[in-house]
Amino acid sequence: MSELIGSSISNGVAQISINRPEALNALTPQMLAELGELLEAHGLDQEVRAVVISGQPKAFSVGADLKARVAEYDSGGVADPMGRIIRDLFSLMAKLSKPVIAALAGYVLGGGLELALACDIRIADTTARFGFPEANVGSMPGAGGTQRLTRLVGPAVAMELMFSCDRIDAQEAYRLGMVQKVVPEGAAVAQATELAEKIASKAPLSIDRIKRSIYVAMSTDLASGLEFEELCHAFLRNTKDREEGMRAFVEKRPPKFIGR
Ligand code: CO8
Repeated sequence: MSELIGSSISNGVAQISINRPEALNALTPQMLAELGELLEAHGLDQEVRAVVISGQPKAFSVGADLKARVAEYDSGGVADPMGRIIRDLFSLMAKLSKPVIAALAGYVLGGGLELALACDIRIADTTARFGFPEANVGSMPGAGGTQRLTRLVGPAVAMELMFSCDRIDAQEAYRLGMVQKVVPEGAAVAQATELAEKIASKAPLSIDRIKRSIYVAMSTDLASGLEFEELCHAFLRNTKDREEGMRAFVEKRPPKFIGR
């Protein structure tokens, strides 16, 4: 693992940080691959119940490393080496049985915004600035941005942002529903961690089945979604944690969840 992606675990929460401030956290294929490896490991780690991804005070991330991409063209490359890595990473995030929370500050642009949109929940501080500048450089949001932003804010707002390449501030992103919460400057990681720790205290299989059901809700009709929800609920009824949760309630004590 390089120094560009940091990681630590505490109180059931894995912290992943993007550490490339000199390039405003521009992302290389190597960094994205490392993010994927870490998430994969956190997915398997019973100790980890939620993940927080953060950047630097000046930038969560400005997206793809444009300088490295110029070099790709210079070397005759046309296929996008980031494409598969990003698709794999973002579908891993959606399938991860644990919530992934983005703690956002500074620039959240292009692929950096697409990374934030691939997280389950977004918390921004007042310095966060959001935008899709891809059309400035002859590109387009190609890492799920057109699909995920449209689902969050609707087609007209998504088109206006992507056509104009304008940047919006955290309050506007909140008003549009792109972030759940705006917190004072420098407080995004603490707030995201507080929420992650709260989630970490809940029954892990409940969190997993809720996350799965909500992702299904975004991609299917109501009847199929309700059927999926019913199956998830039936599954939970047979878990040790549900029995423990009910008993703890009756015995007026905090539950001890084991994820089974
Ligand atoms: N890539 C590489 N380096 C960058 C990038 C970038 N995207 N953005 C900034 N930097 C570097 C600058 O070159 C500069 O380095 P240096 O000091 O060595 O010249 C350093 O970061 C600081 O940047 P600035 O001096 O420009 O700082 P400012 O505060 O003046 O401006 C901006 C900050 C507004 C963020 C400006 O740098 C900018 O416009 N950057 C480009 C942002 C951008 O266009 N991002 C979108 C990239 S495309 C993308 O993300 C699509 C990914 C999808 C992949 C799809 C696969 C399928």
